Amino acid sequence: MTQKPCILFGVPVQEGAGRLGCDMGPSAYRTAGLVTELKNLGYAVEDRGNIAPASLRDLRHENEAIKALPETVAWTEAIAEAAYRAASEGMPIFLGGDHSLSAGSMTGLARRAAEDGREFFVLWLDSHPDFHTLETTTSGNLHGVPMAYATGRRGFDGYFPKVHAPVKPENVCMMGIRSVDPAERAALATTGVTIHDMRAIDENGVAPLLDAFLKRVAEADGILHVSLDVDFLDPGIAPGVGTTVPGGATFREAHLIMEMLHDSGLVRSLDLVELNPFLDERGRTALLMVDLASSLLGRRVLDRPTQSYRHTPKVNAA
Ligand code: Z70
Ligand code: MN
Ligand code: MN
Ligand code: MN
Repeated sequence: MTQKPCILFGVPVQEGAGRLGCDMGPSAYRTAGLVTELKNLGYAVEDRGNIAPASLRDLRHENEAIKALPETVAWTEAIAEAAYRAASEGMPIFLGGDHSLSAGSMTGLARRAAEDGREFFVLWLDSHPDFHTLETTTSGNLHGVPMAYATGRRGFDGYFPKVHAPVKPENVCMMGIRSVDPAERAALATTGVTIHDMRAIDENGVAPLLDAFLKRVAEADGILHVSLDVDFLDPGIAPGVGTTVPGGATFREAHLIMEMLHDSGLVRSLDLVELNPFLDERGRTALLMVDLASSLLGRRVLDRPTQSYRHTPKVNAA
């Protein structure tokens, strides 16, 4: 079997976050050695450079808190297109950029999956669910809306690009959640999204929670997209981020998740988001994110048998 290449896209979007600096994320990942790391793991790597946003349209919304709507929409258009194309050529990796980029990556990837007749799943690793609509956001920072948009919640029509294939809420698993706004909490209570908050992680450990989700993906013969927000991690190990939320995932929990994801063989695409190099300490957050990406793509400590997380699909692709 020939391995598909890793296709890197820099996505220097920062308008979705409340502060400047995420536009330097793609450079920081490249400086931290991501390409070399992936090549050392045996992958062909195509760095396609940075995505540029589509042209701006004059868009206004009655929620006056909203910031940078035309910019975010223009980014979403361009990212969705790139994701849709690259998904059939290899493993797209989106180097953010703030989390608004996932509005584009998820919808582009889900559209491709739907055309290929594959069930599309998302593992969302974040302290936030990013489940606001344009009506409910009070900060107006549009990195708080991508999951609502991609799952087809109402209110994005006429502003954001049409969602061709909404992500099914029951195909989404969130881990690490510990900062939820009231409107998000109410909306999440009535959707089928699986949410493992930090309490669930403390009570169970990450392995059984993730394993149960991976089994579901495998049983549906699905494909998995992973969206990793820096603030999933504890700010003590990952300070290079605009929103530092205490009580995040440890180095060991995060690496175990990545190793299990690799063992599963189910991951087809990855977002690395919210890195703010301006706030980082000597590149340590960028280096940690590269480290985690390497584990997800197959780096291992020893050549020893591990507990197998490879599940047998119920449905066999014809
Ligand atoms: C809050 C809001 C958020 C990421 C912060 C926070 C959203 N719910 N998302 N950092 N990645 O402003 O809507
Ligand atoms: Mn996020
Ligand atoms: Mn998750
Ligand atoms: Mn977050």
